[in-house]
Amino acid sequence: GFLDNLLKDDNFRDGKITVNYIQNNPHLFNIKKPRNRATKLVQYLGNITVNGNPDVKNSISNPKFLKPDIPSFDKSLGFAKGTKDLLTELGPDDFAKWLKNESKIQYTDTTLRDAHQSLLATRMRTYDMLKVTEAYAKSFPQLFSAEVWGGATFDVCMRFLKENPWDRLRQIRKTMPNILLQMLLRGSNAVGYTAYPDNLIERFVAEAWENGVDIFRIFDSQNWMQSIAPCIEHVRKNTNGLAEASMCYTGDILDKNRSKYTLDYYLQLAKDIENAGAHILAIKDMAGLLTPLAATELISALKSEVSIPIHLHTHDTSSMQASTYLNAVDAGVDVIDVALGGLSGLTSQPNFNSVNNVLKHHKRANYFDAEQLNDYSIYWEQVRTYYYPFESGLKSGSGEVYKHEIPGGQYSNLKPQAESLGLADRFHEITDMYAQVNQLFGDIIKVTPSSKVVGDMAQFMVSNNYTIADILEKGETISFPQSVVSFFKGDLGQPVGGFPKDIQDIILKGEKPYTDRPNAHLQPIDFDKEFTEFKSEFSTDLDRELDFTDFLSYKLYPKVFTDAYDAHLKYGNVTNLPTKNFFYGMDLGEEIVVELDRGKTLLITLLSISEADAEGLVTVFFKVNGQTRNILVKDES
Ligand code: 3PY
Ligand code: ZN
Repeated sequence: GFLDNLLKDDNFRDGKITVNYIQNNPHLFNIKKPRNRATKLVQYLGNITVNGNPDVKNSISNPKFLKPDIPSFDKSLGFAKGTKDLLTELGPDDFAKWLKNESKIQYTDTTLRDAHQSLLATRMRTYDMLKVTEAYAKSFPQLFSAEVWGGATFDVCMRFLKENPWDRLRQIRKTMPNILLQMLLRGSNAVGYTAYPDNLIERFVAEAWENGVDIFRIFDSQNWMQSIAPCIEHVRKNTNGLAEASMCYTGDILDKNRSKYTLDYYLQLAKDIENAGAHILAIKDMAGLLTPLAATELISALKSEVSIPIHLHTHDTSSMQASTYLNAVDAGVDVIDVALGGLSGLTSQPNFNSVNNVLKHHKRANYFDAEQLNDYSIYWEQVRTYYYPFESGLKSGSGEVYKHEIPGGQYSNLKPQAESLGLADRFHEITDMYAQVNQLFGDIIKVTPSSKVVGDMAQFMVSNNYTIADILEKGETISFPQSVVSFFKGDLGQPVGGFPKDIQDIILKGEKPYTDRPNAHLQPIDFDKEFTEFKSEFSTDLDRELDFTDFLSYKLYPKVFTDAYDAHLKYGNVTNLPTKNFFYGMDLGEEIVVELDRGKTLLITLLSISEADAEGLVTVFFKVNGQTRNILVKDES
């Protein structure tokens, strides 16, 4: 009741209360029904123990988990001044000037976003992140930024991890207050796969800033300025953060036989991005195609043609991309993206620990204590063992990437997808077809969501044994995957040089494509009206009030949000469960500690599991803080 609320109130706990505090804070009187969170949690644990987590396929019987060693640090130590403080002090425009004039190499750590998106299907839980974020921010205040949000994390948080993505952001913000936090924003697709109304994207940007994002890395899957420019505008207008607009890099500027994505093409795009008001220019090399020699050429040219700082992102699929960084650093790139060792390499970013060592004696060195940095690499290496069902199975770098140009994040996903379609042993046929489809579609830029279009088409063709000639000759009689039709209609914007007309006609079968912005076809959202409706529709028994960020989650992913909400009603907040138990349930006799709230913990032991009764119900016996609790679980096996 009231006293509980008061004791949990942050200001009250921090002693920041004034005479009228209670009177002015009616939320203290929001007295809800007893929540019985412990019962819900053991219901979750019982269910996962008996039936398994539906997200975990191919689990093995004796997995080897390594207990994560959390690097020690002095908790009483404050946060030293970092880039976030500098941004607050200077404001975005002067901050960008500072960055441009700073000669030291700057590092962005992608461990908490792209690294696990590209190696572990985005499944990293907030629980494992928060164990180290504060220590990391205290140990390395010279980090330029941490990429922690956006891309696929938003969707996966709710869909598979039953987490609130906004809560992840707020908690990381709180534990890393001195360092810039960065997100990936997919232009007119925000954090989804289709276009959203402009005013929804604008509010999303504003709320992302309010909740902790400082750098918005904006891209469009066709490098289309008409999708990039409005997002730069949203950031400039609604935040004091940094608009970092990207050029997605594809092809090879050194190959004189390829005339589409040339050095001149990128230079012009970079100027357009600068003129649209971006604070920082990103080169987003999502497939890891920027060779070391091309990097020298591209970065040198950009350095003389644009005056905003340059941030380079790549994926190490080929296993050559650390050399690209060395050349880029020599050519004057301002920031490079790296991942902590244990979650680096292959389809992820190059290895932070190694790059740091290799550049130790460079004239632009920005050296991080290698011993300490290594402790974090080890932590992630150990944590990673809990996520083995989500590993892609890739064992070595692939020189084939220069041919198929598949983005890192997609490459590691394509294998399990191929398996689920029964095409596991035809994986290289799929990657080969991917390259052919790309040419058929006019050599497009392949990155979320256009990469999915090419991937869907390639899998569709391989599973139906179609060749390119089949599509051209009898395409009128074939019905194509929805994503392919939608792409040719214009739903993802306009590709460089337009659509090839012949294949567009074959795929659209008379349906009329459009050439303006996809968002222009969408009704703006009436926020007042719809937010009110939302609150009355989702009002039951949650252990907290739904807020505007929940509403945004709902608008971006209605079904995924609704399912996550239902799961929350049934099981409560499962984010504080240890990762082992979240994915695999509990072993008999296992005892775990789960923190419910600040300072409130549950000690849970799994005592025994009965045989299923005639209705298939199993009784699971737990001990929770010394008291026995039995719950019933339907055995689904
Ligand atoms: C995303 O959009 O999630 C990406 O990481 C694209 O590279
Ligand atoms: Zn990436």
